[in-house]
Amino acid sequence: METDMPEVRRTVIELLGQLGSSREARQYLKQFSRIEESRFAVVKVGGAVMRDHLDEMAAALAFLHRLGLTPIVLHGAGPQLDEAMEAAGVPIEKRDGLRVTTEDVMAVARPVIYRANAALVDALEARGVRARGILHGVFEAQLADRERLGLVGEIQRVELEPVQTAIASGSLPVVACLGESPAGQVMNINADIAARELVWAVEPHKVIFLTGTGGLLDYSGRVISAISLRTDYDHLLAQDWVHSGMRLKLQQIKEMLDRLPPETSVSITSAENLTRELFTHTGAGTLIRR
Ligand code: X2W
Repeated sequence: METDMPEVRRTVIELLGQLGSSREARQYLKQFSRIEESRFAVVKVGGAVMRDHLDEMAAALAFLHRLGLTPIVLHGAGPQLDEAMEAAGVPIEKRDGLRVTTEDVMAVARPVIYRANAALVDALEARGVRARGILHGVFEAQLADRERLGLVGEIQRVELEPVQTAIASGSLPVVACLGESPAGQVMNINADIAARELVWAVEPHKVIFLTGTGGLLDYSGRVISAISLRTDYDHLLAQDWVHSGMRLKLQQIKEMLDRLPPETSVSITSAENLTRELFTHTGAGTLIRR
C-alpha cells in the first residue's frame, strides 16, 4: 500500500493525543505494523451499528486506515432486515438465532444487504478511504437445513481472492454476509457465523466485533471488560440473562478461538471506543481470550 508519510505522522500524533498515553499506543502501533497487511484484523460490524452509528464507525475505520492498517470488514444487516420485512408484511421467524429464510424473505433480504453494503462503502469513501464492496464470491455455501431454515447457508469454503485483490489495490474490503452454492444459489448467512469462517481463513491478529452495546453486558447492563473462555464460558452460558443473539455470538467466538493461535484475541466494542480498545492496555469494551 502507498503510504502518505506526513498523513501517517499526523494521524499518529492525533492517536497519541486522543489516548493521552504515548508509550502504550506506540507499542501497539509497532506491534500492528509488523503484521502482514491482510492479517491485521477482521472487523465484524453488526447491522445495528450500521444503522445507528454509520458515520462514527466509518471514522474509526478510516482512522485505522490512515495509520497504515487495513482491517477486513464484514457486515450484517439484521435490524434493517427486520424493518424491511415488517414493512413488506413478511413474517419474521428465527430459530436458534438464525432467520428462517423463505423465498419471500430472500427477495426482501438481498436488496437490503446490498444497500447496507453500499452505505458502508459510501461512508468510508466520504472519509477519503477507498473501499470495495464485496457482495458475492467469498462464502461458498450449501443449504444448512432447507426444511427448517429455508435458504440459510452453511459455509463450505472461503475464497479470499476478492478480499486480497481489494487490499492489493489499496482498498478496504467490505464483505457482505451472503453465500452462494457452486451453482449460483444465493443464501443468507448469519454475520457472526460468516465472521467466524472468515477469521479461520484469514487468521488475523485481532478479531473485532463492533456492536451497539459496546461489549458483552452483564445482568445489570454493564460492559464486562474481560473474559477468559477457559474459566468463564460455561458459567456465562448457564445464565438466563445471556439471550439468544449473545449466546450465538459467544458460541461463535469460542469455536473461533479454539482453532486459532493462543495469542489471538477478540474484542467486542463500539465504534466510538475502537481506538481505545486497540491501543491501550485497559481497553474499552470486552476483551475475550481463550
Ligand atoms: C442474518 C444475516 C444478517 C446478520 C439475518 O438474516 O438476520 C441469518 O440469520 P447482524 O446485524 O450482524 O445480526 N442471517 C441466517 O447477521 O446481521
